[in-house]
Amino acid sequence: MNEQRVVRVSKYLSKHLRHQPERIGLTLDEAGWVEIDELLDAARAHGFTIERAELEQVVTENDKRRFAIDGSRIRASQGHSIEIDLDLPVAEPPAYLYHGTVARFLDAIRHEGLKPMNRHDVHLSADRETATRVGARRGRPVVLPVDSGAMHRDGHTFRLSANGVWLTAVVPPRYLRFSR
Ligand code: HQG
Repeated sequence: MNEQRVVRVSKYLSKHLRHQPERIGLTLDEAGWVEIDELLDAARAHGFTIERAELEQVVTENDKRRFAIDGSRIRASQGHSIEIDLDLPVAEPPAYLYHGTVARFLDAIRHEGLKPMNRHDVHLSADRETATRVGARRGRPVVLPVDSGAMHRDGHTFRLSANGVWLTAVVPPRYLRFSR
């Protein structure tokens, strides 16, 4: 399976496991899970055939472990726009987490803090390198340190996704460090 195919299958899975399951007639359960057989049948019926071995390869080799398999079921580990409850345990964050963004959003972020935008939660990274990659999807990356220790002390809840992404509802501006 070449890299291009892996990316294509991964994007197809993201689209239907995070955003638009109904597009291929799929219904996810309340925690985002669906039977793998149902997913493969639905994809095939809608003109995108994925072999089971391909699916397994994408799940295990995916650069960000975006998908999780549990027995006969699969789900996206984070990043949903549809209403689901991942049912992740609350976790104590490290003192600092990082958010990667781009300069054109900074004015809004300074005023409003970080908002989940189209997703369920604000996504934060445990290290600067990851946050830099996240920001670089949109242009020259700007990394904002988040005082997650203070947020935690002030009662904000954090959850850690199966693939190491820290999730929280919002980050008010006072917890962000702007270097300029
Ligand atoms: C920005 C990818 C204006 C925020 C990545 C970001 C990550 C604001 C964008 C995961 C704002 C939302 C998530 C405000 C936040 N005003 N802009 N108040 N607050 N923003 O894609 O964090 O490949 O929903 O800075 O690698 O970029 O999908 O979030 O630029 O892990 O697995 O609004 O998605 O993973 O964008 O990325 P996103 P994100 P996957």
